[in-house]
Amino acid sequence: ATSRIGVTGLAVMGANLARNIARHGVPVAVHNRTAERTRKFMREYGGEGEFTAAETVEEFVEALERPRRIIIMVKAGGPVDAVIDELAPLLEEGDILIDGGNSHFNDTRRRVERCERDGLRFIGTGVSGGEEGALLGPSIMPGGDREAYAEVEEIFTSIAANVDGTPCCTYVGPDGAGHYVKMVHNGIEYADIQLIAEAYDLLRHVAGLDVPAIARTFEEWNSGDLESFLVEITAKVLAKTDERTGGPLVDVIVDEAEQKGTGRWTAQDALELGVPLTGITEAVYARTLSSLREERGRASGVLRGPVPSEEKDRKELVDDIRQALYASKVVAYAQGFAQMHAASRTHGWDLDLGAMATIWRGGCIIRARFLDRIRDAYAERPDLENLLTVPYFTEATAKAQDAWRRVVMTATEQGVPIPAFSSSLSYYDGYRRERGPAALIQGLRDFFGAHTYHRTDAEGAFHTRWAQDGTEVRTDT
Ligand code: NBP
Repeated sequence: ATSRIGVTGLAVMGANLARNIARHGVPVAVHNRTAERTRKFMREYGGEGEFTAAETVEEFVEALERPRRIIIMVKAGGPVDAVIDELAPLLEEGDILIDGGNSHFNDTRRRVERCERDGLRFIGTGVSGGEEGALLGPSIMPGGDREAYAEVEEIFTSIAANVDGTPCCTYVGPDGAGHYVKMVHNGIEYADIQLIAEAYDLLRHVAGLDVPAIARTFEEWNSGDLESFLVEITAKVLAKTDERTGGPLVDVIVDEAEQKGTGRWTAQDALELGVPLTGITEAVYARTLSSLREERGRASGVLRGPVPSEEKDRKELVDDIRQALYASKVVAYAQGFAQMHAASRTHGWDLDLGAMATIWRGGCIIRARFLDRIRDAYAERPDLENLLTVPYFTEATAKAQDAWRRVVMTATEQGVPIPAFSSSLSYYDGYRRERGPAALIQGLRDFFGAHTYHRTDAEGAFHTRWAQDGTEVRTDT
């Protein structure tokens, strides 16, 4: 046994993670269900570090120092269970299994329990940053057995991205907490991307900018509050000229957004928890609507839009869109963090949300200057309910709101869909309102279903006898 850690599953993510670990001087055992992939890995990268190639699981397990540390980097779902089933009988008490794929947090909770029963220790970890992150430094979100994490902490923090001397890796919490946080990270990524797409649509079809000008606009925006990996690469994607047509590449890409499911999981869980998560959920719906391409094609010949109005002041509109993008982004993050706050309470995870903002500053897709602000907010108020109520964000949204409202109005007038911009603004207006129209909802529910209501001026539950004499009765005594 000569390897300090093993990686099984050598598709892009596993291969790059194994290379990253080996480049840090750690001997790594590598394994893949189909042995040819392991051989190919060794042919291509075998010289990069101290690898032991294992063709069988038995050889793989043999190659590892105890307690064995095994990173599983296979397709999420059934394959993870299949790998655990195969490895478990060969392992010994205290050995550590680490699932680094995009597993659903409920699967991780189940696997933690299952491994505990077998005397094994389980870590479910989010790994963000795509293939490049895995190789050069991802953001790592490990959850599960805390003592087991201590045994891999040194390796994990050394291979993670690093911002200002702080590694983008920290223990997140028990059982499924790591995968949960990764799920919300991906959800926020959906919202961020959707907001950027809406801004692009507005710049193009309302402000009338051409694609190269929009690329330059995003490049400019990247030097301000919006500075982030996603805004940076938006400028690059828009600036790309298609080799075949000589026009912008974006104009020949089919407008159907695909998805692998983590955004949908985030929205589903928000519904379960009862957390308003409009930004991320609208982003999921927008991708779904985009995928109805043929239907849209038919509808475009039938459904009428508004008569286009005269051109607005372009320069002013461009800056309005920047501000609307920023304010909507604040809302999307506030919602995602509020969801983690609620999940932490529900599952007893005791999540340190400031630490999550800290480990997302590098390595991952949503890395942004903005996350420093979120980290500061939680440093000041660790039990913060909603980021919007922190002075920095309160000021930011207050300052942007006029522009934000103008953008939502203009887009609506012009018939350009902005589900994430407009739902974020509605959330903002709903959240800042002390008294809303839900009183009427309760009245209606009482009318048709005797569901009762509470009064603002008295304790207890009440029902009005709508169908009888119209008198009110207290129902909880
Ligand atoms: P894939 O998700 O494409 O999975 C391919 C790997 O799974 C191969 O090694 C394959 O082995 C193995 N595998 C399968 Br499929 N079924 C198996 C089974 N029943 N038993 C054992 N092994 C099995 O790989 P990936 O794109 O590298 O992603 C790995 C994980 O990382 C996923 O959960 C993914 O969601 C997550 N992730 C991916 C990214 C990204 O940018 N791609 C980013 C962040 C997280 P074989 O060679 O024998 O078929």
